[in-house]
Amino acid sequence: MQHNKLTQQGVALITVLLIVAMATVLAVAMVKSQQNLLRRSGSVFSQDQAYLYTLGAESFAKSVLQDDKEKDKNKSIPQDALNETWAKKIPAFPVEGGFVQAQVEDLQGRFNLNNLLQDDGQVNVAALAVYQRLLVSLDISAMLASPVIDWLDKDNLPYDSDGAEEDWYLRLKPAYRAANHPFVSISELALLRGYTPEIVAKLRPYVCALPKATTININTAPDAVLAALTDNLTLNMAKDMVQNRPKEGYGSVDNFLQQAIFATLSSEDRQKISPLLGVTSQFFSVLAESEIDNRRRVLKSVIAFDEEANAQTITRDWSQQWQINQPKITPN
Ligand SMILES: [Ca+2]
Ligand SMILES: [Ca+2]
Repeated sequence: MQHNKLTQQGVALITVLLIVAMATVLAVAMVKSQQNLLRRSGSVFSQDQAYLYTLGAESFAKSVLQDDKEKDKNKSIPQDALNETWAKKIPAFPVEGGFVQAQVEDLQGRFNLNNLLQDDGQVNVAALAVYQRLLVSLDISAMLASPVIDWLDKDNLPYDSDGAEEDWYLRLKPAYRAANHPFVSISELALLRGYTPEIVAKLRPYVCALPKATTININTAPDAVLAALTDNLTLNMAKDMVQNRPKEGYGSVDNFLQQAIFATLSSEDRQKISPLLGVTSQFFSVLAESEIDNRRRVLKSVIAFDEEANAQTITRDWSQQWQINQPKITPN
């Protein structure tokens, strides 16, 4: 009887222990899921905050550009050059839990792929020569200019034996057609005949896809773009030209072409190249980035100015993985 009672007590104790253990497991699980929930909502909050800061950085950059355009209105010779406020590298701005920063780049310092085809549907031969030289100065075959023309032109006839129209692209897997339309983004280049990822990566810093024909701003163009302007310019000569470029920029295209380096340029070539060049810009890219509690948002926007100097954001790309190569402020 005594033995039986002890057994019963033992069973009861084990049951109690089991219940306690189970309650503990459940409690731990509940706390865990609570914590996860808190962590999740916390990170969503940081993500939202980073998103808003990034948009804020974009509008800050936009206002700096707008300010410059307002000042230009009162100048006899408006120009956009790298000594201006918008072009300055703004250090990361510390905010609670992280930082925010923005960097502006003049897109007209680059070669606009859409310049290859004029509004009348004809190839812009002078622009084509520039693009071919740009390819060569980047160690890329000049033959790769033809697929760009075919991508742009309305017809389905290859520009030459290096070109490619739908016949070419429909044979690929997956098959697709040539756009026969201006480039919306330079990432389209990756679809073109011969444009390997390596070639696209090489070209990326030097080309742009703007919604209308634009001039190349000689005050902001990098060496490879300047080297592409005429036949007799080497990349090294263009590097020197960038080094010695007046801080405030060239006042006019004529001033630029008066340099000794262009002395051998025939008047015919001078006439061909002049209309492709300019000293001001209407299209800028803004790279805005913010990080809050290790949640990072990167935004690449294109800001366009109209003739009245009104700014408009024409594209926003949140897919950028690229990060600004500047020292980061460590979050506190
Ligand atoms: Ca075509
Ligand atoms: Ca064609």
